[in-house]
Amino acid sequence: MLKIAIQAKGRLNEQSVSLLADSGIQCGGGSRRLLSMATGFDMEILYLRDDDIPQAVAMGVADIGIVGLNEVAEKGERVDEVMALGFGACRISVAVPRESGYDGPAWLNGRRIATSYPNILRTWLDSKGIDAEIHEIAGSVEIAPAVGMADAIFDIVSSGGTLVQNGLREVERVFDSEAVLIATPQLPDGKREAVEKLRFRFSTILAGRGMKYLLMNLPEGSVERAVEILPGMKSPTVLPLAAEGWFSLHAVVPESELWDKVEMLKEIGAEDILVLNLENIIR
Ligand code: PRT
Ligand code: ZN
Repeated sequence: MLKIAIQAKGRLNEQSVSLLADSGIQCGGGSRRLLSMATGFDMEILYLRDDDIPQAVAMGVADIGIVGLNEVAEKGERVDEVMALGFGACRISVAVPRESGYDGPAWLNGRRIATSYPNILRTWLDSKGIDAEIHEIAGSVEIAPAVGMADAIFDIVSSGGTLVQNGLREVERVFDSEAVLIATPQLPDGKREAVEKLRFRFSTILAGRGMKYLLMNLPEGSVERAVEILPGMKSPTVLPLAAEGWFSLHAVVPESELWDKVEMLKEIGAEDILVLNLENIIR
């Protein structure tokens, strides 16, 4: 039976559980247990700290796992990256005290950098030919400069709020990350099929996320212009209405473009515009 490792608690737990749920897979037991049986898919769920997921997957303790790409890169374990999952986006950046005279990577020569990602940092420093001292610390990296432990930090940034609160500024964006599905490289054939099924379900869910389904009525003279506004997946569906000279137009649009498109469509005479949530796009 397929075994998936997900984060037991933390930033990726909830979205991992909900991606599985949207794919028709309930996690059952909950994160207080180490292991639970899924329903809706023949699979066991292993709840781990995110730091342990790459190794668990590399060793085959779990066949697959959901974890940040940052952890995969840091741990350097041999795993296959199956797909990016579109959540948990962040970056690992170098940040320095706001008033420091940072003027480029060479400024870091001979300085102390605090981080929980020594391997990614070492690779980057080497690529720039910089000789800095790496101080590995497990948490609260952002306070290291203020307490005199470091001259700079190398840490995860998402909104940037934590840096601002601690008087730091981001100066080098080194590594972009998001949650990924990883798999053990020596998956047996039977399990490969199950992983493929799961990958298909996940990509279907991800394709539908952030998309809306639009329906509207349009006078005949506006159809051509509406098709330009709404390219759709191939092109929008245009159907004649029973009322002479009117058409119904259906299209899928990214949520981020929804209101701009709706305003343009209203301007060209669209009426009765319906905006529907889209569950899945199966290609
Ligand atoms: O207990 P366990 O070891 O499993 O969890 P953890 O505490 O090590 O990790 P957790 O739950 O904090 O993060 C899990 C994963 O979420 C990370 O490995 C990243 O892949 C991803 N992720 C996405 C983030 C963030 N965004 C994030 N903002 N991980 C951490 N942060 C922290 C960051 O360390 C910093 O302290 O949030 C702060 C910065 O956030 P902003 O928004 O102020 O910039
Ligand atoms: Zn962790």
